[in-house]
Amino acid sequence: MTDRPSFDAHLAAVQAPDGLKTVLEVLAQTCAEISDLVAGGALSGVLGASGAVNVQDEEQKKLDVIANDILTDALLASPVVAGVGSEEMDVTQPAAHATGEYLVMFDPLDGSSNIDINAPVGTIFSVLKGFSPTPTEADFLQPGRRQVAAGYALYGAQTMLVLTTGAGVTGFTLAADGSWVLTHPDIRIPADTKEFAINMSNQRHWAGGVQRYIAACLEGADGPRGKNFNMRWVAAMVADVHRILMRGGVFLYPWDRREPEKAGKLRLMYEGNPMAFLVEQAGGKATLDGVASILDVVPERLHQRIPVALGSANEVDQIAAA
Ligand code: AFP
Repeated sequence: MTDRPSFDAHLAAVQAPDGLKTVLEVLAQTCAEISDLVAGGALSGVLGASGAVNVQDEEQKKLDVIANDILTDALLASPVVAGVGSEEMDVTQPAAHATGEYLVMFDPLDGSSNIDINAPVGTIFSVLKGFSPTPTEADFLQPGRRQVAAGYALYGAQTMLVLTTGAGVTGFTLAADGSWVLTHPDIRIPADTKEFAINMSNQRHWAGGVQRYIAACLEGADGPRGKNFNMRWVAAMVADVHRILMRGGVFLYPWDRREPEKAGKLRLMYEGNPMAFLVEQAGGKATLDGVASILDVVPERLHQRIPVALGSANEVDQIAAA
């Protein structure tokens, strides 16, 4: 191994309140525990369905429930956390103590359909400052611009933790001894790309702008874009966004006509906002439609859905122009 800084050494040098650093330590520790369970797979007894559905009417996997419980218990036990909210819980949970300042929202296991096929999954989290040590759901409904930290753990070929506290984006890799090591000190998204990520099976349902944007990409060097594009889709936003942070690209989950009353598939508070904070901090754009920033959305509900178009800045501008 090299003399790369540890997570703790890096955190000690970050300009942030001690309470926020404690929240990040709890999240890092908990994600390392979840990584162990994911890596154990069938041997950890975590594969398969839990037999329940969540508030969004989606079938819960065992690992969704286990990861949710691990995160909830660890965060609510910390004296600096005032409350938590999760994709897997109908309502927010205040801490039993009344000393906490921070609100944490999370998608405990993003990409659940990948669990049983041994494909990448992750944990996404968003941290806000609370208004009260005994918060109600209304305290959580703050625009993403107010996040004080956000990040994700990706349980892939390597387990990585990617974080922002509003001063750039850093990445850590989980070492064999269970510690996080700083491996990606300053992650930047290239402004240009030839790669897009979208679930093409929904093409016939998209609105005109997205149809035109993707059609132009598919025409490649013979079309108006004058270059050939590549497509990737991992079916776990955490892995698709990670690829964009590593080498550029755009990711779209647009509004579509299947359920026109729903703004989109992805959830604002624990998917859109944290990923948007990371993407903007890495120099990319994170929008609803190519133009309006996700971070400026004023939330109305904990499980609110939004359309998403994010990634390499110049390519997001092409989505807006289509
Ligand atoms: P879960 O959070 O329920 O696991 O869903 C994953 C996800 O919201 C997001 O991570 C993926 O990008 C998207 O769903 C995949 O959706 P498709 O089913 O359309 O591929």
